[in-house]
Amino acid sequence: MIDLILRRGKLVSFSTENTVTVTVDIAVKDGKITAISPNFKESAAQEIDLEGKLISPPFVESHIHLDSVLTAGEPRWNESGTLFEGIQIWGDRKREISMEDVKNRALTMLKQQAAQGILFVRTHADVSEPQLIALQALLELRDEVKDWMTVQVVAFPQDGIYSDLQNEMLLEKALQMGADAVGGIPHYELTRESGVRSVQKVFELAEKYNRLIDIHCDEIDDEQSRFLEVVAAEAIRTKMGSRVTASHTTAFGSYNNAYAYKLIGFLQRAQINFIANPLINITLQGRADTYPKRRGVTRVKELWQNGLNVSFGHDCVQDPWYSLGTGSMLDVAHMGVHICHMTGREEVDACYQMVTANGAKTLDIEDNYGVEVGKPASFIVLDANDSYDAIRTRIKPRYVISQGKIIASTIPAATDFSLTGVTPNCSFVEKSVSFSKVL
Ligand code: 17E
Ligand code: FE2
Repeated sequence: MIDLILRRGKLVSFSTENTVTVTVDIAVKDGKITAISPNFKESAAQEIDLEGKLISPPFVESHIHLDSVLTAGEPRWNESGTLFEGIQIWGDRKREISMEDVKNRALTMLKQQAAQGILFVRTHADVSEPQLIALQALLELRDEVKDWMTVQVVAFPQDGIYSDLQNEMLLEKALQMGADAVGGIPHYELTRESGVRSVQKVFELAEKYNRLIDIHCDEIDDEQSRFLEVVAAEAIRTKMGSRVTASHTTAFGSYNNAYAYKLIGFLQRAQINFIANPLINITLQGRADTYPKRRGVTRVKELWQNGLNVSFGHDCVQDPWYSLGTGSMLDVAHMGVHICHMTGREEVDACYQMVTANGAKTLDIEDNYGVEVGKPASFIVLDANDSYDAIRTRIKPRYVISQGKIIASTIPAATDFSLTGVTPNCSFVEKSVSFSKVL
């Protein structure tokens, strides 16, 4: 007996040159997709008529700091709005962290993300804290939520690998404890030379422990910040490109065109992945500018046009670096469309790919990702015509199916214009989200 059939869903195939749309039934058994067909004859224990709604692979959050989520204002607000004041505030807040504190906030966030159709999350865990509490908490949570959410943890040395004697040891210990990826922050090391050495150290550790790499790289407006070329050189040397990610790279938006042109060629040789965080970097960067003010984003359009893999991340939700946000990847894509000038028809679709399939490539989880027979039944249903429409409306998924179970459903807001009166006569029905017993 089949467990679940979703009937009359609209499936869009992005994998070919031409976008193809088909109306299909999807059958689910034992957590896997067992059939996708236009008119599936069998019946199931549970059946839902999707009435033509869009079926999409789930959103991938390729870059978030779950250890700091939901701490905005603690112990104080970021008044300068800069990355560096954010690091100081977090430095004070992290003296107070406990396992319970991190796990509670991160779990709240993961549920909020699941409700919004995210089923794969790469989180950074600050490992420049001597007890590695954030790391331990996120590693435990990774295992506890694995039946409905896939979490990857990056060991991220927020304060620099060489800024304090013990930080190098803590980073290696984090890998021994089971972090999935090694991080770095070369632009925040004390000198250019330490920055270069830190990138080399990250590659050395990744090779030693066979881990992925995700480096916070050149997250500054300084056009002299050129660690991306070092990451590219190491990726070319080690042939690790597809397992390497350069996050943020906002300085790339400030490099002169002659240098940027040369660099793009090196990046194509390196074949590394890129993550831009449009919501956060539009606010963190440009703070030292008068006018015109920079956008604080890497060259997303040029990277994409040159065939490099780019995804978008949210980066923060209500923390010292960004006090707003709900975790929605459609908010992220929406901001990306704006600040990267990706408003062309194909470009909007590309931005949807940047919060779905491209993120899956970066996380190296493609074997378990996508709406295909034989793959885990992990996908979402959106009341939207297509991906352009989804970004435009930023609608919450009607259903979120993870590993064969409907884990969240959202009843859309309904506006009532039927009341008569003098002033605007509408009332709003609150959105309601219900979680099944799985969570
Ligand atoms: N830490 C960092 O170095 N950069 C960021 N954007 C955040 C934390 C959120
Ligand atoms: Fe980040």
